[in-house]
Formats: sequence, C-alpha cells, structure tokens
Amino acid sequence: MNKYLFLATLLNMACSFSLFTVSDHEQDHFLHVRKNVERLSSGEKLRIRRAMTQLQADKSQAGYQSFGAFHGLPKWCPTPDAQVKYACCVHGMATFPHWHRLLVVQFENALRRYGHTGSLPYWDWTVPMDGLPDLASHELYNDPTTGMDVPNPFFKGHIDEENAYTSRNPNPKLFIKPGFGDYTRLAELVLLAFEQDNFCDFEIQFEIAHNAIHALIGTDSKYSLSSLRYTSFDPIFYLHHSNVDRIWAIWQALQHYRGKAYNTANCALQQMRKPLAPFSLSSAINTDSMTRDHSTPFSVFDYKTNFHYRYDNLEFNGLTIPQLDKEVQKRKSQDRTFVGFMLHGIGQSAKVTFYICRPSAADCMDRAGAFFILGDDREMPWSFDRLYKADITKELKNLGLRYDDKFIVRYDMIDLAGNSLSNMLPTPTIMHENHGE
Ligand code: CUO
Repeated sequence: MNKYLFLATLLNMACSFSLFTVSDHEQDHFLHVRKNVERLSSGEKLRIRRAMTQLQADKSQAGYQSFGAFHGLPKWCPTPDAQVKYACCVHGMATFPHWHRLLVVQFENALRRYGHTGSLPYWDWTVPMDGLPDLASHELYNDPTTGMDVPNPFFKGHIDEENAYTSRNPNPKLFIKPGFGDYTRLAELVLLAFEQDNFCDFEIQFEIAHNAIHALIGTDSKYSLSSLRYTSFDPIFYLHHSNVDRIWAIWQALQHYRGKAYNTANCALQQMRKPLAPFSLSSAINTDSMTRDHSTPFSVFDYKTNFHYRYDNLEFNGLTIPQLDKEVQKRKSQDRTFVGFMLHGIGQSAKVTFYICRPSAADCMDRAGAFFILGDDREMPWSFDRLYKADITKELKNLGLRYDDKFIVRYDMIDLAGNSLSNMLPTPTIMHENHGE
C-alpha cells in the first residue's frame, strides 16, 4: 500500500470511529431518562401529577380516553377478515412487546404536551415490595402551591364509555417477602424469560410473567387491570408497562452481551413486518407522528434511536448485565423439569393452576404452580407457536419424584371471579432440561 493510500485509509477509519459514529455513551447523553417511580423527587411527582390531571381532562383524540380505547374498549380495530371489530391491543403473539412499547411512548409524549419534562417512570414489581407505588396509592395529594388536598390522577381513571372509575383489589400475595437470598416469584418468572436467547422463546415467558401483575392487582374488580377492556384506563397500567418495557430492554442488553440478536427478531418474521394498528393509522386517529412513523415492529426494537429514551439503569434485582448473564447461565446448567402449556385463544382473563398427579389417580392434589391469562372474547387472535414453560423442579423434589418417574400434570382454570372454566388447553407436556449435560 502506498503512503497516500495508507493515510487515506487511516483517515477513513478515524472518521468512521470518531466523527461519524455516535457511541452508545454519547447517544445516551441526549436521551430522556425513565426513572424508578420510587426514586422521583417531590418536585418530579408534582409535575407528573399535574400533567396527568390535564391529560385526563383532555377529551380530544389525543387525550386520556383515546389511550384506553387504543388498548381496550370501545373495540374498533378491524379483524384480519375485517368482519368484526376487535380490541386493538396485541397479546398472545410475538408483537406484544412492540405494541405496548408504542403505547407507552405515546403516553409519555402526551404527558410532555402537558408540561411533564421528564419521562414515564417505571414500577419495578420484580423486587420485594410492601405496597403499590406511592405515586399511585393515595386518593389525594397535597399541592404545595395551594396547600390544598387534590385528587391524585394516578389513583384511578375514569372510563367514559362506562361512566365508571377504575378500581384495584391487590392480592396480598404480591407483597410476600422471599426468603433470604431468594427472588420473588415474579422475579423467578422474569429470570426464566431472561434465560431464553431466542426472541419468541423470550416473548412468551415474558408476556405470561407480565400477566401476573394484571391479575394480582385487578383480581375480581370489573373495571380493573385484570380486564383487557378496561386495564389501560387505570393510570397504574402505564407505570406497570414502563417496567414491562424495561424488562424487554434488559433482555435486549443481555442479548447484546451474549452476542445474540437484540434489535431484531429471528422468528415470527411476517408479524415483525406488519405495521401495528392503531399506531399505523391516519393522523386523525393517531395524533402522534413518532409512533406512526415507527409502527412496524422491526423499527420498534431500537428504542434509543427511534424513541429517544433510556432507563436510569438496566439492573435486575441489583444485578448488572454481566452478573445477570452469570445468574441465568448458572440456572440453565441445572437439572430441571418443566411443564409446557400450549396457549391458544382462551378468550378471557383466567387463572390456570396445575397439579402434579402421582400414579394413584386419587392423589392429584399437589399444587405445582399457577399462571394468568389476560384475554377477552374479541381480541387479536392468540397465536403462540411454542409452549409456555413453568418450572416444576422444586415441586417434584418435594414430592420425592424424579422427572422420569411416573406422574402427570393436571390443571384447572377459573375466571378471576373464581368460577370454574372448562379445560380448553391441550394436555400439558413434561420436559426435562440440562444445558450443562
Ligand atoms: Cu395489553 Cu399488560 O398487556 O396490557
């Protein structure tokens, strides 16, 4: 190589590394930061509450009721065959994370229109907790400028369509502390999702883990988080889904660390190319150009570039990404048994409880676990193409059973008011895994 060509090559390299490439660190400097809701200052709480009050009073297409209607009632998105109107939200399919990332971005932008200068905080429900976030758990708050107690807009939301307010009935199980050194049950579910290094395997575990919060906060309340129709009218929905989005962002960072695909999917490719309604629709319906311009799932992965936000940190229960990688590798190398459920078109919110049945048919009462469905009779078709896995290793051990002993898993389903539902799932599958073998 002659010296001019050599110098030109060096210059080119310098340009591509320092002049024309913005490093992650430099990019991060310009992004809005989503904070843990429990770490907001009193000034930040006041500003976001004021913005939320104004957003709730906005009855235009860009106002609070539209957010509820984007997700649940009234149902107005066309079905694939365009015959019936369905709720627009996406569940039970690989584009669940994308659809909800768009909704959270749009909500955050709406708060900014009303003077909120920060981002949408997240409620980290994977760590042990004593109650719901302070921002959302009191009916009134004191406005220091007037000295008056005024309604806290994060406590409840009005559902104009039903002329009703949202309500909550948190299950006390949500606040049970784990033993020393253990994770909460919700954190365990999320850790199992983090183990998956394929997008679709991650997605189903992640989505079903997220359902638990809907069911445990809403329980049997009609206008609550446990109803797909009304969930997004409750303001705590947005703090929950900011955290759901953060969990996906942690998985993305973990994938990057593992050298695996993180800003794309290697499965469900058809779904990833199809723009998501109602974000993709006209400006008369979706007034937010940011979500309209990035309504194709493939463009939703890169949240920093396309939506200009980041999280204050991407730690999981205090574990940095390298520590989290070590933790999930350790878990994967263990000898474990799972029960797999094929979840298709359940059509309503439900709780599935499963039991290990030992050889004698009468002995079928050993509860092995439970999970929740967030569903409705008119929602986008559920099309999970893989099993939802629940770990039953400990439960088998407690019963003195090995994975190759004779046993079956039985399940029952109830709606969230406790009424029995007919069993509509295929027979569960037992799987034994040891990635360390
Ligand atoms: Cu649509 Cu949490 O998923 O609500």
